[in-house]
Amino acid sequence: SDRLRHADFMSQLPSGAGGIPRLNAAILGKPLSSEEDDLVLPSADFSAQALISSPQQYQEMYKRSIEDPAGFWSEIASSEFYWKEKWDPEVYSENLDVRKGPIKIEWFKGATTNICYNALDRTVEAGNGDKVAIYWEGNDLGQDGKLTYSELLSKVCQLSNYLKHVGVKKGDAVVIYLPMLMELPIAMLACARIGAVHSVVFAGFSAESLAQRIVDCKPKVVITCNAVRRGSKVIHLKDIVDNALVESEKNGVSVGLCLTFENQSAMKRDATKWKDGRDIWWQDVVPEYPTECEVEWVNSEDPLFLLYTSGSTGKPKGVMHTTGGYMVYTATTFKYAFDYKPSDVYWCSADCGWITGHSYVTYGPLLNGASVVVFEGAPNYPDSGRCWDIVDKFNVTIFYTAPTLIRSLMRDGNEYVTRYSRKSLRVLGSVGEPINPSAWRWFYNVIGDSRCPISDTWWQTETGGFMITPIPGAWPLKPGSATFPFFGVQPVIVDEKGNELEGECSGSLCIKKSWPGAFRTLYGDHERYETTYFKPFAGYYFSGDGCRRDKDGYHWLTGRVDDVINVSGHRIGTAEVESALVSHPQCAEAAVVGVEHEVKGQGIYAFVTLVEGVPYSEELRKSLILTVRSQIGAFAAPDKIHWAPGLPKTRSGKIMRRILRKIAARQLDELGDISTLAEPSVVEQLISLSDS
Ligand code: 6R9
Repeated sequence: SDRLRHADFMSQLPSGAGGIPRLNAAILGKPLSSEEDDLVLPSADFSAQALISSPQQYQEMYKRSIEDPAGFWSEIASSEFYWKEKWDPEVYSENLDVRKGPIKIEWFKGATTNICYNALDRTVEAGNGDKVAIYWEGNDLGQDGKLTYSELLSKVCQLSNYLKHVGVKKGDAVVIYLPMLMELPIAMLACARIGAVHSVVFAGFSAESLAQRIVDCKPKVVITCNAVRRGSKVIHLKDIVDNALVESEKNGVSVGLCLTFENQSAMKRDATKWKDGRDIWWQDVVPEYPTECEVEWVNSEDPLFLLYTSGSTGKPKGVMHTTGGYMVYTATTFKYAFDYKPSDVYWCSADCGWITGHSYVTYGPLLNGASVVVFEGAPNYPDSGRCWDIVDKFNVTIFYTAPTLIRSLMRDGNEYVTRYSRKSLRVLGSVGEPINPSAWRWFYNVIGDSRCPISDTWWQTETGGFMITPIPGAWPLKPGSATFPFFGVQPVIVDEKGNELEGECSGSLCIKKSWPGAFRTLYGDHERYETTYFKPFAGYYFSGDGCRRDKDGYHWLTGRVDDVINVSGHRIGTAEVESALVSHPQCAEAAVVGVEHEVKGQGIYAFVTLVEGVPYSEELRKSLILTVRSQIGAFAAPDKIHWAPGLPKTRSGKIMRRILRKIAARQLDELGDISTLAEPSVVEQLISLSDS
C-alpha cells in the first residue's frame, strides 16, 4: 500500500514547470537501488491533518510565491500580523547584483510594527493570555517553571520599562550574555519592544570573544547572570563578563551598566564579585517597574538584532536582521515546516545564543502563539535519557535538534530512549549540519517510532529562517536530504564560473532573489557583506555551502566550501582558531582544518609549528588547547594538535590546506600535485609525524 501511496504522490506532480522543483516520476516502480531512491512517506493520517498535505498543494503555493512574491508575502503579512501602518506602496525592493550598484534588500518598507507586540500582546488580546508561552526546565531534575503569555508579557514590560528608565533608546545596542533561563527570551523581547537592538552572545564564549563583540557594537547595557549550572559544573558567567568589560575598556568601549540576574540555584549573590556603580541585580530593580509598557512602533527596516557569526577571516561578522521581513519569515517558516497547530508543545534544543534560538526558540514559535520548552541543562545530564524525560514531562509534540546530539545519543544506546514513551511526538526536526542517513534513520525509527516526519532544515544565520526544508505531510522524505526550497526561495547550484547548473548536478549553493528573512548587512561593514556574499557569484547570494541536486530534484547539502568548519553545529572560522594558537608565545605558526568526527560532524585539527628551539611536549599541547579555550570558548578547542616542523606552502607563501586536509584525514594516496610547493619535503615530514 505504501507503493500505491508513493505512486499517488508522484503522479500529482506536474512536470517541467520552469524553475519549479519537480520529481522524476520515472523512479516509480523501480527497485530501490541507492540512497537517493530511499523514500520515506508521511503516513496517510499525518498527511490528512497536515497544513499542506500533498506535493501538489506545495507546488501551487511555491509557484505563486515565485511568480508573485509581492502578492504572496503581502497576503501573509496582512492577514497574520499587526502593522501600525502598512507598507507603501511597494512590498519589497532589492538589488542582489553588485554590477548594478550597492546590494540592498528591503521588505515592507515604510510599514511600522513591533515584533514583541505581534508575539505577545496579540496572543493575549485574542483571549489566549492563559496559554503557556514557556515551559522552563532547569539543569537539575525537578527544577522547572512556566510562564503564560500574560505573565511573559508582564515580565517583558517590566524589563522594557527598566531599560527605558536607564536611558536605552530605539536603535541602542544591548548585549545579552545569558544561559537558557527564561530571562534570555525575556531580555530579547524587552529590547525588541522598545526598539533596542539586541546582540545575544552565546554564554559559552570566552571573555575575549565577548569583549570583541562588545567593542564592535558598543552596547549601553550588558545583561547577564552571576553563574549557571551545566551538568555537574558551575560556570561563573559574571567573572567572564567582568573580564570582558575590562578588556573592552582597554579598547575604548566602556559599558556603564551590567544588569545581573541572580541565578540562585547556581550561586548566591554574596559569592558574586561586584563592581558598585556599574553592576545592578536584576531582582532588585526590574520587579519594581510597571507590568505594562507602551510599544515603540519601529519601521519594518529598523534593525532588530545583531548576531555575530564566524567567517573565513579572524574577525566575527555582525549579521544584522531587521524587523518586518524577519518577523513574517520566521513565523511562516515555523508554521509550515513543522506543520504547527495550536495544540502543539514545541521544543527546540538550541541555545538562544545561536540563530536557531533566535528564530526558532523565541520569535518564530511565539509569533505563532506556541507553547515553547526552554531547557537550561545538558542533554546527557543526569543521563542520556534526559531529552525523552523532558518530552514525556511536557508532552512535546515537535522536537527540533541537531545531528551531533542525535549521533551522540545514538552511541549511548537505545535503552535510554525506549524507557520513555515519546508518544506525544509527531514532528521531528534537524539543523546545523548535514545529517548522515544512518543518524537520520535512527532519529526516525527509534526516537520517532517510524511515525514522525523529519524536517531537515537547511539555513544559516544570514538567511534568518529556513531555506531548504521538507514540508511534513507534503513530501516523501529521503534520509539525509533537506529536500526542496521553502516558499519564495530560489536555490541555484552553480559551477566555479557561476553558471547555473540544471538537472542532476553539484556545485556551490546560491540563492537568486531576496526573501523577507534575509540579513541586510554586516554591522559597520557593508563592503565585507558585498564581498563575502555577493561578489563570488555576481547576481546571487552565495551561501558558502556545497550542494548536490539529485535526479528527483532533492537537495543534498555537502558542507562548507570555504574556510569555516562546523563542529557540533557551531560555525568556527579556521582563521579564528589559528589566530588564537599563534597568540601563544611558543607557537610560530598554525594551520587549522576540519576533519571528519563521529559525533561532532567535524573536529578541529591543528597543525602547529613551534618557535625555533622549543621542544614538543604534552604540557605544551595542553597549554595550546587552553589558549584556544580561553580565547574563543571550550567548543572551539582543537581535537588534535599535529606538530609541524614546517607547513606546505605555495611559492607565494599560501598554506595549501587541501594537502593538510588530506593528511588530517589520512588520505595519503590523495595528496594530489605537490610539485608547486615551495618545499615539497615538508609533506613527508608531516606524514612521518602523524602518529606522534
Ligand atoms: C541554522 C544554522 C550555517 C551552516 C550552513 C551549513 C550548516 C545548517 C544544515 C546545514 C546541512 C542542514 N547547516 N543546517 N547543513 N543541512 N540542515 O545552523 O546557522 O550557525 O549560521 O550555520 O550550517 O553549512 O552554512 P549557522
